[in-house]
Amino acid sequence: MAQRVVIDPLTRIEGHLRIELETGNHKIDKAWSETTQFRGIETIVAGRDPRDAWAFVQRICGVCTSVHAVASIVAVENAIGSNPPTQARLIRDMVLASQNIQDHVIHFYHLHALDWVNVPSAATADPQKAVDFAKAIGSTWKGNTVARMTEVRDTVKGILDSGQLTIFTGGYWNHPDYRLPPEANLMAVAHYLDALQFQRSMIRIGTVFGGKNPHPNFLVGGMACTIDPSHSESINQVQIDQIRQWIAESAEFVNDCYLPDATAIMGVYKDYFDIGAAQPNYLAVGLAGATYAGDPAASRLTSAFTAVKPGAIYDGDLGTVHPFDPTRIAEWVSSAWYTYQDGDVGLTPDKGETTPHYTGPQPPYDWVADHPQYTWSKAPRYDGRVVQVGPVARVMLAYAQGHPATKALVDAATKKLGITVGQLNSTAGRTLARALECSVLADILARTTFPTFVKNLKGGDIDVFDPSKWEPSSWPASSSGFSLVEVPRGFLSHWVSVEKGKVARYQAVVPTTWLAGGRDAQGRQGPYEESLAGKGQHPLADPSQPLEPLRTIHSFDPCMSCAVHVMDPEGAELQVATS
Ligand code: NFE
Ligand code: MG
Repeated sequence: MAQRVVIDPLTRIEGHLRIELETGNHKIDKAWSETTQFRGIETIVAGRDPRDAWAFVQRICGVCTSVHAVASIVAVENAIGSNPPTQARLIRDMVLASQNIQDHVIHFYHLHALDWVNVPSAATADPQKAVDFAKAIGSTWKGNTVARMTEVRDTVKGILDSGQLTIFTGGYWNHPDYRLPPEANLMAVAHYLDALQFQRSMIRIGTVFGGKNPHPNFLVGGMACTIDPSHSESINQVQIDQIRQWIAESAEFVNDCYLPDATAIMGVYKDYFDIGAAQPNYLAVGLAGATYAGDPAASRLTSAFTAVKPGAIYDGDLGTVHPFDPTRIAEWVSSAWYTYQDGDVGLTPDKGETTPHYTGPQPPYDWVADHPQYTWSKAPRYDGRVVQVGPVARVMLAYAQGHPATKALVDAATKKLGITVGQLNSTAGRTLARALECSVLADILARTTFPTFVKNLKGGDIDVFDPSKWEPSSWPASSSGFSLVEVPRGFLSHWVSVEKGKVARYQAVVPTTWLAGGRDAQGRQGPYEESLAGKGQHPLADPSQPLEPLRTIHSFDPCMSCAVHVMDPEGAELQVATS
């Protein structure tokens, strides 16, 4: 007998997501991914100075802060022909890489780990055994001491005894599918707390170069900071030394703590490498942090994150990488509360429209998915296909191209776990892929990007701004441009048209939109939906405690505020669709 299950709101994500499921025999038969909050920015930048757009669109999201600002300035530079100097590009690379690493660490420990780690169980653990467990999984993290584990165990005990679980409230702690022994749970809770400290210091890199965080300052044509030592406000040696330290600490945390934890914990839940697969089509433009102004084929960029070429993989065939073609991106609104002038045709982002058309249901309702339109997310497609973006897509593309560091890490992890590379397309695989790419990223940051920046600085290269295209009088009367950026949740692109010095059209096609979007005109499910209902084998033991689908959806690291970014021209709220 089919049963309907609603998870609303799905928490430990950014924004509001509702998942509806039809289940029977403890398996998921059907799934709908519904973005229930209407907000956003695309249309409010129309008519504004394109040099200001970044400051508005950066506010799309406070989690992946910086990424929309960088995507915006690069799209505008592409449109007006601005050419930021090398040092400015390296600073952006450092900001993006540190943001990617920080975001992944937050995802694993603070947003996702509690789907696998039973916090109350940590109160019963033997601290010495927790240290032994850490050692056994190859964690060399400096926080693995008996004193620290004892302290954390006592903290957890104190929280439990108080009867108020605070940040751990609401977990399905009695669910029988929590499988870690108490000592592993204690180790993981200790690392959860350590990761809170880590992410705070890691993101300071953006603060040094951008003045503050979240939402550091950026600049069309370069960066808004100065590295000219003759200037009293210049970034100085003390700050450079701090950044070197934070980068070293990030490699330490990722390699000593995060990667061993992710590998070991996913190893305990190994069946999740066979659960949660989405469509085996992958799209990426490089390693995390890769940035292009306009068509990659015409780009002169030399960022270390572009070592992997943009491309797509279809049907899991890693033997063939299809060259990336930006004209193959289109967004559909079949299941979304928008209309297009010419009906439900897929629109390329340079012609994209954002016209909301809410057709209900009106609250109170209990089953949104009975309506053809059920979400505020558009449904992007590439080359007519449903594709996955994100860490797994990036890792697959890097692996297919033989990127040495990625290949070494993937081969080691898959061998250790006894899985195939193809099995990374799974709930556990998405979680592992984040840790793998973080290790690659931390290494590039420490060995290539930062040292190159410092070497250039020592050589007297203090130029961070291209003034030649600052004045609107230097721009063409009419132009358009776009940016392609690899951000934590996947491939992000911004598209801008500039007419007579003002923004005429602005579109953002965002990772979470690629992944969380609903059905298209052909009725094909989006990746979230496919991951839950595609094979008809996704477990759901107890509909009153839907832990298993939470694991799968959290493995994508949803960000609904990125996915839906629409608002009327006055900035007023048009509809409220929260339940
Ligand atoms: Ni709001 Fe974002 C990232 C962007 S969303 S978190 O990463 O762009 O998918
Ligand atoms: Mg958009």
